[in-house]
Amino acid sequence: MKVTLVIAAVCVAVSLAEPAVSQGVRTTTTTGTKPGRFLSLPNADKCAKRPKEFSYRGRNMFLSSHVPALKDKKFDWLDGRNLCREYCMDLVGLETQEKNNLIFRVIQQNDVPYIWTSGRICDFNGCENRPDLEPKNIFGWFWSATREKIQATNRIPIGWGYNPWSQTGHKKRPQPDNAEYDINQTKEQCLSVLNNVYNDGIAWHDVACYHEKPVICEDNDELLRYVAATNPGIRL
Ligand SMILES: [Ca+2]
Repeated sequence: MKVTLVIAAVCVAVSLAEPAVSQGVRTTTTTGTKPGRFLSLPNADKCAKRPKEFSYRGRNMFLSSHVPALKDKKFDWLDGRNLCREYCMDLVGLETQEKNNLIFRVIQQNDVPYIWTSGRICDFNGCENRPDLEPKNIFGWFWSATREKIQATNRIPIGWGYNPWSQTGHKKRPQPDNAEYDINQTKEQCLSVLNNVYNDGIAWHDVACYHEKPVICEDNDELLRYVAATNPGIRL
């Protein structure tokens, strides 16, 4: 019974996320268009052998460029999520200042130019008729991995000592600025941490999801519970 419930929960989570997927990837990449992609389910064997480079509050994480097989690879946002999800992980969420500081340190100490996080703007089916998400560029952002809302983008988040969003970018305006839309009508729907790309230190930027970047994966409780429940005796 418990297993059935867990499977149902994962199926619901995947189906909830699908509109985000179809919206987020209807874009052209250097390798062409990639229509109709979906979220990947975890692979039990990969989950058991997932890279555990560092951890925060019991959740393992790794930087993709530190895994030999992934060293020189970059991923668009959805491929990044799916890489992580096969390991029972997802793109990292930066829910607190303490965790954000840890990830900023990893980026700084390893001279990483940029990474994807699980941050995304809620502008797909299921996000309409939600006054609490308006205006979207201020109140419409969330962490896809946990579906937790991101605080208002235009001020220092409650519990933080600084605003992690960059105060500059392509248009020399505070982020998120949806700047690429003015160039080629591609929305900046995904949240990347950029390392001093605009001479602005390490900071959050909204970026079009088709760009390819290394990723930081983080243990995902929901996927780990699902694989544990469906693979008795597995060591995760
Ligand atoms: Ca931007």
